[in-house]
Amino acid sequence: MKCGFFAIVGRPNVGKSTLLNTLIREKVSIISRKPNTTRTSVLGVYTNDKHQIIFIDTPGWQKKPVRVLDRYMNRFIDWSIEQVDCILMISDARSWQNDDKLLAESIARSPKPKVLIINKVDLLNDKSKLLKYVEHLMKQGMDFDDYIFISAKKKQYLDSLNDVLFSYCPAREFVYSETTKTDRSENFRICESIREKLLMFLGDELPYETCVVIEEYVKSKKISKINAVIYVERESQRHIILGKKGDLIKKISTKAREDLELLLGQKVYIRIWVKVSESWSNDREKLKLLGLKNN
Ligand SMILES: Nc1nc2c(ncn2[C@@H]2O[C@H](COP(=O)(O)OP(=O)(O)OP(=O)(O)O)[C@@H](O)[C@H]2O)c(=O)[nH]1
Ligand SMILES: [Mg+2]
Repeated sequence: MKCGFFAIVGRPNVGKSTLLNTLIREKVSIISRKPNTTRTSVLGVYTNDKHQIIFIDTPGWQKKPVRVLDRYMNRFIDWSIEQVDCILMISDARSWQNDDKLLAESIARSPKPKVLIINKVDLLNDKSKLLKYVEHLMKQGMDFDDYIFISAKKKQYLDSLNDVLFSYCPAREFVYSETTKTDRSENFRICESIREKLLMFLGDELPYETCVVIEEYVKSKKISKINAVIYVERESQRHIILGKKGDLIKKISTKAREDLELLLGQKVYIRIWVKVSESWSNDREKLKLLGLKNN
């Protein structure tokens, strides 16, 4: 039996969480078009008859983290790299940026094997550019053990990726049961699903100043009742999220309810309040309570 731990790292928005969900065939990590969607490490497990692959999805690497929350997000990356057998760095096939180079140089200090997964190849019309991409990296002195091109969203070229992943799995007993997909609690997944709707419906800046907490979650045979709170940093933000006559929060609640019914497999009754908690993203104690601090 083979079982390996893999960290998924990369700059924001390159498709790390999409890849995790695709590989384990379940949505355990939220996705959005906006950068810095993932805020903490999220574990996902793939198991077949011979292999168990345990992935740790991480927040997008930030060169200059400003808030305490951003610094903690970068720390989840360092922590994840320490836990694993192999590091998977994800980049975007359309461009190799300076931040990719800086992150690659930073992980090069780890003695663990490193694979570069070049994602979003479906967006590239001229595939001959891929060879040039790797040549460019080599000229920059980048040193990966393997290079793989994929499309996580379109599920393309995943067989060669799986072969590489299996080859880096050490002989080890399975760590999780064969049915386990994640170690994250239902509460965490509910909060994340609601946060995903904030990223979906709000403008560019506001989602970064929000967080979601479940105040009450009662599950009976037929229905799950959820009371959730969205915290914002200022009163003016509360009004934006509520929308005119409460129409925006209604939209957010409806979409959240639909997705949560799929996740929980039963009817969901959800009420979402919006409250102000000043500077939560710079408050170490609040971040600890929210589970966004890694000790
Ligand atoms: N066309 C295309 N889009 C992709 C692919 N993979 C991911 N995306 C899109 O890229 C955007 C970002 O995807 P995420 O999976 O949230 O990216 P991430 O790296 O986890 O982002 P952070 O958590 O913010 O660091 C989403 O709109 C995805 O649908 C791909 O292979 N092809
Ligand atoms: Mg992500």
